[in-house]
Amino acid sequence: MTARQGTIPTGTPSGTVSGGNFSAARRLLAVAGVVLATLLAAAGPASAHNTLIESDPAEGASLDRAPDEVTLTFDQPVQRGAGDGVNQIAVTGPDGGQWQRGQAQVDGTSVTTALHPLGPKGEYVIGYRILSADGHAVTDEIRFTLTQHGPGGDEAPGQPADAENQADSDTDGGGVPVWVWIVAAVALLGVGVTVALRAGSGRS
Ligand SMILES: [Cu+2]
Repeated sequence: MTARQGTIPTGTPSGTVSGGNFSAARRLLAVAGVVLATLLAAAGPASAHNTLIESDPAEGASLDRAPDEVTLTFDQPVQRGAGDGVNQIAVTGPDGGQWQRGQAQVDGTSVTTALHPLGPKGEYVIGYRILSADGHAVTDEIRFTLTQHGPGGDEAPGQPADAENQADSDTDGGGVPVWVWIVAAVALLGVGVTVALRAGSGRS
């Protein structure tokens, strides 16, 4: 202590302490910046919605034999969510009726639904709503055409009313979005830096 004061004639002890704490706060800020950058880099890929990369039947396919199920494959895992109906696939026929059978099943990046034996030829719309890896719901549709009458009857086993009932029971599923964690981390770091700066100014 005394030796140090001797080497810096114009400096005061309090000035030295204050300077030390200031650089400590700057170091903390730098660390906070690195942590933030790392968090954002890690969150980047996960914060994008799931994208449909493959389907069976394929988008725009013309089929002379009726498929007995529909499988949609995404670029990221589909969340199962809580309870039935979180992930839905509805297959609407040319008559407007519903041809899907039972609940859609999630298997990793794929969602599958069984079909009643399709009947009328014409365009079928596969509407889907799935829970993305990032916690958001993704909704879209693809189409295929049945060029020959299928083994089923002309009338869809499920009527359009079923689809409306399903839509009413919409839930957003569980899962905390990644951005919530980022905001929480930034808030915590902000508190830490503020406390460090106050501690520094309080001692000078
Ligand atoms: Cu999203």
